[in-house]
Amino acid sequence: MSTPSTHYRTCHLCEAMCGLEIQTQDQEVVSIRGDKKDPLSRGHICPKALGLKDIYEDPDRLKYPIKKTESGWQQISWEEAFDEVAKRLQEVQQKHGKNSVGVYQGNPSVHNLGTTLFSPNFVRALETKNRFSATSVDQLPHHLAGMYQFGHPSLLPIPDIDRTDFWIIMGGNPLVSNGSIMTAPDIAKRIRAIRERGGKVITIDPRFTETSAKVDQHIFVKPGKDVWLLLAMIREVFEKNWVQLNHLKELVSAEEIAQLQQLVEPYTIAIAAAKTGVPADTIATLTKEFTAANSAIIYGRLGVSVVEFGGLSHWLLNCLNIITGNMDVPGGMMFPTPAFDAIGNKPKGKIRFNRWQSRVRGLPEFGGELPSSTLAEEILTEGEGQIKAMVTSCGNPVLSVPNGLKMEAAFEQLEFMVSIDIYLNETTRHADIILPPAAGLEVPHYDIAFHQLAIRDTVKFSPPVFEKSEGTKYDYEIFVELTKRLQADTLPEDPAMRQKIEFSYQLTPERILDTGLRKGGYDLTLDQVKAQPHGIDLGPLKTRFPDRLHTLDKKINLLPELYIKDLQRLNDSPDTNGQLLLIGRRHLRSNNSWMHNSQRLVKGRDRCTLLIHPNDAKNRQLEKGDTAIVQSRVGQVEIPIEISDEIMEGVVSIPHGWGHHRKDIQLGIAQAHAGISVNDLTDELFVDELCGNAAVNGVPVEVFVKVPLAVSPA
Ligand SMILES: Nc1nc2c(c(=O)[nH]1)N[C@H]1C(S)=C(S)[C@@H](COP(=O)(O)OP(=O)(O)OC[C@H]3O[C@@H](n4cnc5c(=O)[nH]c(N)nc54)[C@H](O)[C@@H]3O)O[C@H]1N2
Ligand SMILES: Nc1nc2c(c(=O)[nH]1)N[C@H]1C(S)=C(S)[C@@H](COP(=O)(O)OP(=O)(O)OC[C@H]3O[C@@H](n4cnc5c(=O)[nH]c(N)nc54)[C@H](O)[C@@H]3O)O[C@H]1N2
Ligand code: SF4
Ligand SMILES: [Mo]
Repeated sequence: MSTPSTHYRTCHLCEAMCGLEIQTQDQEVVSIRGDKKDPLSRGHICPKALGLKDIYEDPDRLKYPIKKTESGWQQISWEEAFDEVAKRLQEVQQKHGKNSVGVYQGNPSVHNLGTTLFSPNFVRALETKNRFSATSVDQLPHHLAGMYQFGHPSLLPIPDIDRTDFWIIMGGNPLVSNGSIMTAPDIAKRIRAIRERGGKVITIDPRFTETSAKVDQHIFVKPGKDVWLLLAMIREVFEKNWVQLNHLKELVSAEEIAQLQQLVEPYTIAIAAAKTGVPADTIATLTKEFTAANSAIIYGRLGVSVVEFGGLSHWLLNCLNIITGNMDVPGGMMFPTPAFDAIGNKPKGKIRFNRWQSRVRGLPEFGGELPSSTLAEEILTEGEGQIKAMVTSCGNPVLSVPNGLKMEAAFEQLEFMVSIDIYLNETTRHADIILPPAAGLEVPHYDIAFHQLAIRDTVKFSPPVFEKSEGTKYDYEIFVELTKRLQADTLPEDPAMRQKIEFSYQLTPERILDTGLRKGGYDLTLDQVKAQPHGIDLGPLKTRFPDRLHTLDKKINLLPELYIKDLQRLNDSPDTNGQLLLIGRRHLRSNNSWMHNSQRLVKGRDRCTLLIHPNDAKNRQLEKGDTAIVQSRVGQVEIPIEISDEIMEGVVSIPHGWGHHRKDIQLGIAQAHAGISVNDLTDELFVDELCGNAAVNGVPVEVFVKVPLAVSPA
């Protein structure tokens, strides 16, 4: 007779790091609840947490390596798989050069301890400049501003929402996303708390979102135009003499402040009102209230990242918080002190940007990676340096990168492709070999990335709930085995160096964690952390400047040259008035492209719909229940419509991550709820030219009514 047992664990699905209490019996998950004793999430969970049970039990999940053959997919042994993958990658590189192997790493990489710690060595061993990731379809502008202004790409300001009096949310929908670049579980309660203590919360968004419904005020803004609003707000702060540096006085030079004032001089509220559709008096009042509050935050997320001027916007967001004295103070934007500190205290002042450019379109490198919007053409365009083989890990670029159809055509041309992934899906179906790691409840978990982005310092280790199934491998084992094989012929002669490399093959995630925790600021060991299964509270965020700054002069760089130059591009940009602009949308029971194989998460009404304003629908003879044809430069889709005035006139919205109609995938439930992929409409040529980040919001489209085929009389 087996006994039930209780496990405590952090959910790894999104950035919120909710504590879970999981009851199991034998190899079964009996229940998943919020862990009330978790110091960060305090019992909160969302419906996706139960999806962990579904992933664990999913019969479609791959459990052993498979290889594509003439007669379909066949199971092969891990040894055979590792040998063949290494051999094929090396053959391609011998024939076409190191850069002929491309790598794409997707979003779950940062939610996955083994991949976070062990994929970098593998990628380094490939010695390719053709590295891509979900970063350039997401938060790249945040990193760029962090690197240029604070000296490190991971020094991202985090809103101290538990102590703020005033919070502007620009292009984020944390009620649904559960927060991003802001680990903040139970956001609804936290927003309520701000309002209950007399504070104010405002959303700025082309859609009246689930978050908008819970705050004091919502302001509609035209997609891609927030940058004008930010410039005008900064101008207004100067105009009204509201600059207030407080403790940042020593860190920002007076000349830079004066220069910023000059730079923003042309960007009046009247211009901003015309560009953004936000009334002039609303902009004036917003700026006044923001500046007058005891503490305030202006926070921007995906809606101001994956847009044409995302780079400029994130620089200006930082500037606005800085000149109003809201950077690095309680209630403003702050910098966490994680127990495992991947940033460290040794400033290197390194700028890792634009050191090289992509071959075909000349887009800038960032942090050793090229923009994913250029991946397909790097495969399809012949010539020296063309990508001939791909490695994908934790990623589904066919559904998540602009112009998915082109991505598929590109993958079909490759000489070899390997995917490290738990599913046979829209991307991995193009691979020759798929290597599936043990995942989810079967692996130990620790959030290296998200403690760095959390609104409160805490620490927690999650032991696996179940042993990995017999025959499966941990992701870190996969990376070590591949790295070993790639390096086998090139190990250095020098015994000491050789030993160092061979030692790295013996490491485990837990050993690295333990070393990191001991080095961190709290003097902890992994055993001490493990002894507290609900996690340890390390307190509210602390003021960290100038210590935490990684600039060599320990000052904030208010005005990096690249942004000043980019203002010219903004000035020259044409107006988009009269065009219908496409934006995205997320849903609580969905997680990018890969959780639609859970029945409990996809059930209910169709969520892959086109949201359209009543006037725009009327102008196109679209009525409730109709299917629309949506067209962009790159493609066309058919999609059911939802008419609603929650979306601004002139804007339409389609969620991403759907499009599971593609053939030969193994995702039974997702296939039955296929939807269409919005990235068959988004344009790989539409990027933020400053940094190459994809612009998936603000894409010009045309919408028509689909005329039903006339039924011919019998
Ligand atoms: N139009 C539009 N496009 C977007 C966005 C948008 O808002 N609109 N959002 C963008 C954003 S923010 C992001 S982050 C990207 C995401 O883009 P991607 O990261 O490319 O896509 P995901 O859907 O997260 O795919 C995750 C993949 O990892 C696999 N996986 C899950 N768990 C594991 C694991 O433990 N190990 C391994 N090896 N694999 C695993 C899944 O099966 C899936 O194949 O999409 C971007 N694309
Ligand atoms: N349930 C769920 N949670 C998730 C995910 C998921 O897929 N599902 N994905 C996770 C990932 S990878 C990420 S990166 C985060 C994203 O986290 P968020 O950024 O909070 O999530 P989004 O829903 O993409 O919010 C973007 C908002 O920007 C708005 N917007 C679009 N264009 C513009 C614009 O031009 N200006 C302004 N001001 N607003 C605009 C959209 O209407 C939307 O409300 O969510 C994470 N959490
Ligand atoms: S909010 Fe995110 S971390 Fe929390 S339970 Fe839901 S998916 Fe998991
Ligand atoms: Mo993301």
